[in-house]
Amino acid sequence: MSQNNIKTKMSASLMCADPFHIKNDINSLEENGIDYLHIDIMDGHFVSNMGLGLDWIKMIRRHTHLPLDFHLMVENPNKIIPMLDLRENDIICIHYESTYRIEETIKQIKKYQVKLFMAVSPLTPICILDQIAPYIDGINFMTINPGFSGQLILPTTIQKAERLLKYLKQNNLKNIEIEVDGNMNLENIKTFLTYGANIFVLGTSSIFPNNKLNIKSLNQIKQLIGEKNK
Ligand code: S6P
Ligand code: MG
Repeated sequence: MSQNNIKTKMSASLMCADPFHIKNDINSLEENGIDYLHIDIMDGHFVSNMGLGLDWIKMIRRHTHLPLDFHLMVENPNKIIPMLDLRENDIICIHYESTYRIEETIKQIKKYQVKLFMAVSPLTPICILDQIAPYIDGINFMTINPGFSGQLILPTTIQKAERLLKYLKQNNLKNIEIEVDGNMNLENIKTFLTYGANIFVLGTSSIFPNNKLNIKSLNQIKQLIGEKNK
């Protein structure tokens, strides 16, 4: 069961899409019921990769009304947040380790009508939630190390997901959403559904094999999670 029967959703990872087909791909994603567009922002410092730039994001905004699901893998996210043109229903996710000013950054995000998620990387301990849980709407539970698409799930994250679900139940945090990011193919989605996850980031492992949008895969996932939403 997802936490507290929260709706189960799909978030398409645009760093995995072919930039030459992005317009058609977003149209097809909309037509086929995608819930979010996942926007990975990387600065080459917090993670070694770089990606999705501000002008490119503006272009995406002009083309769609879908909510954006920002995943900030940057040092000092407070600098970039005002430049994102955040809108109601967007998600913004930061990494606990990315700033010395976590409290200030949380306060800054709270000024917008968005959902605040905290990323939990494979080596981030669950106990960060002891202090952070009251301020967040969700967790981006990473099953790979942040930085690159196309990685395989780290098996230790499966046991960790079980511990996370227990932790959330024990601490009566049933309204916290759990997004899972990294190697979400059909099999891994099934596993994480049993650990209460309700948002799945879909990339090269499912809807963008070789960077080409695969609608059949999207519909298979939609059907699987649709069962959860009944
Ligand atoms: C990785 C990033 C992820 C990837 C996603 C890609 O740093 O946060 O959101 O875009 O994992 O999907 P896949 O199926 O290639 O792992
Ligand atoms: Mg991501």
